[in-house]
Amino acid sequence: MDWWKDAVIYQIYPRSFQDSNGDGIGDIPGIISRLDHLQELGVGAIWLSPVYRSPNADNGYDISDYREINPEYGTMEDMERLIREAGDRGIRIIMDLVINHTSTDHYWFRQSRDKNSPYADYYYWAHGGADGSLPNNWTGFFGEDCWEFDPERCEYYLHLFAKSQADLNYHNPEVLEEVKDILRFWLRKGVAGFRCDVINILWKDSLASSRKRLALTGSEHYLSLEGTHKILRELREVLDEYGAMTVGETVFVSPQQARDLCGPERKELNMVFSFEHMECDQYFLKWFKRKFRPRVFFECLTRWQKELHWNAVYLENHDQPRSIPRFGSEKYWKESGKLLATLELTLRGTPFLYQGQEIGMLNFDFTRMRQLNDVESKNVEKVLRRFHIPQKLRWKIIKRTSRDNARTPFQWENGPRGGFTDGRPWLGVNHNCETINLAQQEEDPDSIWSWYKALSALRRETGALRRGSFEQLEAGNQVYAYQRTLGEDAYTVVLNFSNRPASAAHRGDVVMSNYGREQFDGQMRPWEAVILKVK
Ligand code: ISL
Ligand code: CA
Repeated sequence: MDWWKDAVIYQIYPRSFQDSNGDGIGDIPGIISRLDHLQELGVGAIWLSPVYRSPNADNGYDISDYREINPEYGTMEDMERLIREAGDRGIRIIMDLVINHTSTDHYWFRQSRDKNSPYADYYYWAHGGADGSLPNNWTGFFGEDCWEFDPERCEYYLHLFAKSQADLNYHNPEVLEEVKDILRFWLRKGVAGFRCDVINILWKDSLASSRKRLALTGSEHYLSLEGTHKILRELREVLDEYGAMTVGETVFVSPQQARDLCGPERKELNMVFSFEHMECDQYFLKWFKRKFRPRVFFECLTRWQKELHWNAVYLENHDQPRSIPRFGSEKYWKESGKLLATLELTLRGTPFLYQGQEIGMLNFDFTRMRQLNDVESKNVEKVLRRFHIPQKLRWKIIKRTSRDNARTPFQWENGPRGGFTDGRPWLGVNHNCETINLAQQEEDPDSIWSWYKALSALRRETGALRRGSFEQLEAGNQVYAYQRTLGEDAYTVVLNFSNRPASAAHRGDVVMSNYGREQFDGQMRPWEAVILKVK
């Protein structure tokens, strides 16, 4: 039951994982060739970022055919082989379900341009004002207007993300039927579930203008509305026929809203990716960074641990900069990398690791705008220009927050192409590949990779670390400590989030220590992490 509560799930960003044919683009045969790596890590499922046919305006999050594989990534046969070969290793496949929008290249959208077509109402179409104004004053997620004029239909269509990602209209019941068919198509192929992209914004209750806000004006018309809950319950019926799991990416949700989306009695989603802990180091929007204060982070983690019966736990994904420079310390790269691993794998919930996290990959060392690929970074650069933000500041903002920080190719081995490709990689390989790569860490029992493997094994063997309760013991300016308990079995985790030493009052037998300690007297070195067995 609930296999996903015992599993570690691993996210693959297919474009950057492993290229198999030298075109510089990661692909499905490449993933298959690396399944042993994931098995060694003790991964129970892979969440595959989109591999469907797509013109790649947003690297696959703009789908033009839900039933075809993007030829850059391989064929449907390759995909079926991946499901089979992963299955042989006890690894399930979770697909990325992007159903808030499709690419404007999708057949539905192309047909929708004709008002007399059966697809006419698949999207949100609206007239602008007589004065040439847009249909409403909403603003989109990528910092631009969210209406685009289509000369063929002579109307605007809504796009909350990039211009070529048109929002689907769920007021038309046929759209939901289409989605159910897509689910069945993949479930019949043997996928175990879906990660559901921006799933709490599906339902727009009206297209009325609203009070102007610093960002996302109009969002009260679509964030976590009852219409979305209703859609999710309908989808759940299809999913239940196959015993499938879902994890929803849910933007701007409180713990209460998250519970309403994934509480077991709700029959909607199984878990959500919430963002609050990712927002601890920013003011309102990610472009405005503030100093990371561990205490705020701990309090946030504890709140979510307490308020949800179960949830997804993550520190990285393809939209976020890497976690070590953000929540840890590059100076204490190895220590803080292991500490963050300990945190993620001992909190209550299903851990989602992102490719490269297991070897402590860092942010992209790019130096020029043209080294970037991400549509969001490019749009935001334009917006900042429009607001006359000086070049230096623009660069600082983009550099720190660009999603490409997490999208550089996986560093398998030393070398200019990192073992990722024999050709020219679609996005630069980080120059630190010489010192941060899997081959080297495999040789080293003290590496971040070895630590992840050991932690994952410990979690697998230890019921208390998987299903046990969570109790916070301490959340100070630098030390976070908590206990996980199942029956008689209890473990204390103590983490020092600082370049400075600390002392802690917790005691027990050392199970794991990132300083190789055998005994723990409460004196903690920088970025020290210990797991203690409570006597
Ligand atoms: O990345 C973000 C901020 O930088 C988020 O606002 C992000 O756009 C939001 O979490 C939605 O993300 C998902 O949908 C997007 C896609 O670009 C992201 O990669 C995906 O994870 C549109 O499909
Ligand atoms: Ca390739």
